[in-house]
Amino acid sequence: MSQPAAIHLADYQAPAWRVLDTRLTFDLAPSATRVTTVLTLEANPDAAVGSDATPPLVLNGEHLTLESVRVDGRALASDEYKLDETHLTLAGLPANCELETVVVIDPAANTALEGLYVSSGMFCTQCEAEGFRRITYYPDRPDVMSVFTTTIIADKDSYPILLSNGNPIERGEREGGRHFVTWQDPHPKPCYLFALVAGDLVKHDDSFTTMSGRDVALEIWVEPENLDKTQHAMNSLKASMKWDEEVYGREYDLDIFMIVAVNDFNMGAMENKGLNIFNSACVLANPDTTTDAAFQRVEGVVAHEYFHNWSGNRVTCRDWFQLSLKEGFTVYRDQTFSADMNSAPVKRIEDVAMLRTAQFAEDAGPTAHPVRPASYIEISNFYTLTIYEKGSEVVRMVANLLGEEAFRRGSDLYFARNDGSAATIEDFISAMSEASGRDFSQFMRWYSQAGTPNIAASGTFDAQAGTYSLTLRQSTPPSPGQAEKLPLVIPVRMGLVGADGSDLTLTLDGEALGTEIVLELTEAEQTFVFTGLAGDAEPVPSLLRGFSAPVKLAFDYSREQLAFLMQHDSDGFNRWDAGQRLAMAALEDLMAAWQRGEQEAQLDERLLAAYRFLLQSEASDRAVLAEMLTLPSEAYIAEQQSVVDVDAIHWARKTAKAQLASALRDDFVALYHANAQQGDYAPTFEQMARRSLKNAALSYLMSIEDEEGMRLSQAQLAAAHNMTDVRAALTMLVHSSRTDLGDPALKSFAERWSHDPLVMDQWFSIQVTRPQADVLDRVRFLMEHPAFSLTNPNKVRALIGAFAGQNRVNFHRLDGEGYRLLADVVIELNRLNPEIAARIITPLTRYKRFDAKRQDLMKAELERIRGEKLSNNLYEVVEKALA
Ligand code: 0A1
Ligand code: ZN
Repeated sequence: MSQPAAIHLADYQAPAWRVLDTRLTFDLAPSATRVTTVLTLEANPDAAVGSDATPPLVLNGEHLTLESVRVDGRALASDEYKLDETHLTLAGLPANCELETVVVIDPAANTALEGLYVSSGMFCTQCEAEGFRRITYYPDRPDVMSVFTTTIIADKDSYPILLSNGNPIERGEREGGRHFVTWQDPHPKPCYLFALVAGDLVKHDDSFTTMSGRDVALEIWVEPENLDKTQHAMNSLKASMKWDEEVYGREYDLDIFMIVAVNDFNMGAMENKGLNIFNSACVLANPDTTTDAAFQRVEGVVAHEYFHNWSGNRVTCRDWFQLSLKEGFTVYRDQTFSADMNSAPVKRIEDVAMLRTAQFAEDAGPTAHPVRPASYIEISNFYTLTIYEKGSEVVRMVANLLGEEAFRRGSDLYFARNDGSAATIEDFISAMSEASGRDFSQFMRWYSQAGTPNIAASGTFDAQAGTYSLTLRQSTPPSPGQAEKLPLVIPVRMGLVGADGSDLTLTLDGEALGTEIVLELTEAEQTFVFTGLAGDAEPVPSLLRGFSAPVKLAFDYSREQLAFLMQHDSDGFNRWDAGQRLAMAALEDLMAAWQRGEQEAQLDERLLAAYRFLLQSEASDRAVLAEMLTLPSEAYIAEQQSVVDVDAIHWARKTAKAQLASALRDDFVALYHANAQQGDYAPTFEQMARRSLKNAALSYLMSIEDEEGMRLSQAQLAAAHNMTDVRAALTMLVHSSRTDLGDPALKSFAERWSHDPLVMDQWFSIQVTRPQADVLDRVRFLMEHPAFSLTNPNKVRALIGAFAGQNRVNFHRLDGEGYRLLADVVIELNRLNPEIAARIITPLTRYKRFDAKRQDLMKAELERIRGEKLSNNLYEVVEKALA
């Protein structure tokens, strides 16, 4: 077996040929679709060539059956071109010519969901990153940009709706009950932004008037039964269009903007020009079927894809190494949008919690890579938390270093200068640099160094001299292929909190700078001496406010100091973070006790006191309070350990929660009632905050199976007011020891919702995250359920992903059965959908974090997988994991 080769950023070369025009004709049939492609080609004068002859034209193409090739109208014999599994190569072409190819493809057999495939009876496409090569022979790389004209021919009864990018320019009838529509997209684009949809769909219509007064038709296309689930996405779309005009000055540029919901989709959604295609889970929402969290996800994903119209489509990426140029920037844009639409502090807390658990884990694992990787085997393995979320943090640092105005000038310059072209991360940073006069050379290391930097901070207070010296030391651990790391530019936003809880004036080098500043750490170690501090009491440093850099910061706080910051820090994010640090300290006590075999350990009184304070203080921001009442997740606790002790973590968290619940029972009951509003559901953040607070209170009560809590859960489930409350109550009952209550509730839920795949996904997840030991049998049983399917990525995530990722005690069972189950699924998916296989395997690849026994079991499963004939996707991940 030949091993797949790695592709290197350093080898980039400009394309040898340009495509001036692309004309596609699709004659659609599920098992045999004929694609006729006419390309107007020009040898690229900018590309390096050694002689006068034109360079060979090398087109990508996979899983295609070639029927014919013509150059300038002349049919070529099969010895006039070279054809193999992945390429069609033509030599000796005139520098300007027209190439026609005809291929046949089989969309119905396409379970990889890349290229053209069939989902619930409709045709749809996914071309990023390299799916277009499964549609036709083409230079499938983002720096080849062309205008596209697309004609779709299909049976009129089965596929009344035919969509592609741009504007419809012609439609008509064909014989045999077929019809056609021709679409033209005037904006040159790379082929990864191509899209086609054909199906029996209905639309939700609306319109938007842009800032220059143009009317844009907005259409959300869904299967008929989902038409009552499109309003939220439509509202989110209009809000995004407005926000991008106001905040970035970006206006939409076509007469029509379409979204289509599909049930089978590998990712969240795709920003195809003028025709976004969405995983139905990221666009459909209604109160009966959708939780608050999912409503917010819809808002965020709709915004993300819409924002790509500028950051991604108008300005695209030169090559896939630059992926974070569009993704990091666009995530930063959607995060700030969501912060503006909802509670900004809660949005920041959620984003950081995710980064610190999942992205930090990736950055410390075998597939760690820089925000701009230097090489890859399979690009679809690089749609990662590092590219997206860390990439966004890097853009956020740029924005914060520059300030709002200069950042906007930089962004305007970037868009103006690179509009209509394929850019690099240097193009982005140089625009920011020119707009601000700031030098970013050292900052660029954020793009090339993998791993999460550590900052060790320490402080000394000299009451007599009135000084506080803060020393910051940075280091970044080695990562695969990168042993040595250089110091980064790390912005540390901070304040010093005085004994009365207020921020002190910060004076550095004789200059009074206000009460909050950003220290720029650029060397391995730096000391900052704050002077002019009055009084005897040592101030408490509040560091990395708002999480000003994606780093791990250690400071030897006493628990009293943490409790103090939790109450007084003027930065909301750091108040939450101080609470998390205090909870971590208390959890560590419990874990140590458990490891010593002491199961009677008591929770640190100081955490209890902090919770009492939270519950009794007037809640100004309910949404933040709900976050503050949430203990660090098991995944986050695991990230803090050198060797992960799954059972100790589970026991400690459960014990801490139960002790808090017992001690503060009446407060939790009161909190529940104070937030149990009635009235119509609305996905507003005020209402969401009340629901999350109410359900947090309920989950404490249910952790001790309190009678009142049981009663409230059952009543909440029966009231069925909205899915947020239903799901919370059902989860708590199913996760309790009362199977006599949980099982019938699950049964009637399934009876009510068996027709709705997105609700059934939730039904799967609730059951497989049950902490009880018999859950593994349940997982195997549910894999046979008629609503489950291995070819639907949402089902795989809801059942297998939720089990392996969220049910840590049971996935890591010491008999290895959890690992075996995941490996079995990975082996099947390797055949059906390699992209999903390479994602779902992630928990197994992190074996080095666990004890020797578990390591051996996990490694054995990885070896078993390695014994299969692997897709490139899985090959890359498994080889890196076992290296
Ligand atoms: N650009 C899309 C993400 C995406 C990437 C790959 C896909 O299929 C392999 C699908 C979507 C986004 O950032 O939303
Ligand atoms: Zn994106």
